[in-house]
Amino acid sequence: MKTFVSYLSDYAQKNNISLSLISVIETIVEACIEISNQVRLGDLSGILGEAGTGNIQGEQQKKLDVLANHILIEQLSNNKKVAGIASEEEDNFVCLNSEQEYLVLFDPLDGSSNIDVNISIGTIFSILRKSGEKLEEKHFLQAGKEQVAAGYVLYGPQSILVLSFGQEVLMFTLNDKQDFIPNTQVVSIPNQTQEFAINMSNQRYWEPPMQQYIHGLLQGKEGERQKDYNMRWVASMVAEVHRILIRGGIFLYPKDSRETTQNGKLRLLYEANPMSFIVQAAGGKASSLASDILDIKPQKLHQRIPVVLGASEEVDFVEQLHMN
Ligand code: P6P
Repeated sequence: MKTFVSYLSDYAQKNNISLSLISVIETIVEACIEISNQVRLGDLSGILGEAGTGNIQGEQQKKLDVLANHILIEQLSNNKKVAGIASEEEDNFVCLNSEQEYLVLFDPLDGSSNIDVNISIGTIFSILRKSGEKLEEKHFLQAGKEQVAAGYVLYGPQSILVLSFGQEVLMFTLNDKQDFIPNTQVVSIPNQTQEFAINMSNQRYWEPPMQQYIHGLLQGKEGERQKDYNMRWVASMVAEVHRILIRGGIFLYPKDSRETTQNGKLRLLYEANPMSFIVQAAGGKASSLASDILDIKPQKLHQRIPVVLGASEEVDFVEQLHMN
């Protein structure tokens, strides 16, 4: 039996987690191993570049976006526990086994602008439960705190699976036998940080409190924060969140004055919610600056939301600036 499968079944037994949920996670992980293999081949398999199609987000799809989406839907359609899926790359939800218990929501390949330049990308997934009735869109529109599990696979120098059922964060590394091996490190986000992640090129569009916050960081030791900060921006949320899980930090994608990002850029259901679930399980905080992200009742499948997540005291500081 594969190490990952035996580890997860032991974990399920110890933590009273349903074997149906474990089977859904195993299906997602199998799909991500297939995606990892395709990502690693890059130009050798002719899957780089544009697909020549667009998605409901108004974004040009990459060939790998379309392929990753197809792999996940095909694998999940074979799991009889999955009622349906919602994907960044699908206009509407896809019904699979309507009366079944689990819903899987995903961004099949987050950060796909990085694909052709060989920078880390990833698959983000969120799992919800539903009652036995016929599947409708309303079943997907649950607050993030209702998630029964969430995770991502980061396709970087290593392929790393991060998974949480809400209490702690589990981490696994894909070995050369296509098996995810449990990592030994404990995942915990420090309350304070000296590293922030934001796309500075959008600065002129931010609201004044966000301008004030970032200005304070850039002033360093001489400024009100009285310490120097470092900045990172990978333009791949999975990579930014992973860095924060490993060495701390704060990630910000605020709303701004542009029409397309007046509610932020990141999607609530399959980016912000799963990442917030993981960050909070690791002792961090995730806020839309109007509320905890996990408390937000979604109104639409592809709803966008401002995201500020990571070191809890730093997120508190940003929230405070926006309340004054
Ligand atoms: P920008 C990737 O497209 C993504 O959805 C996130 O992974 C990432 O954090 C963000 O958008 C990057 O956005 O505007 O910097 O390209």
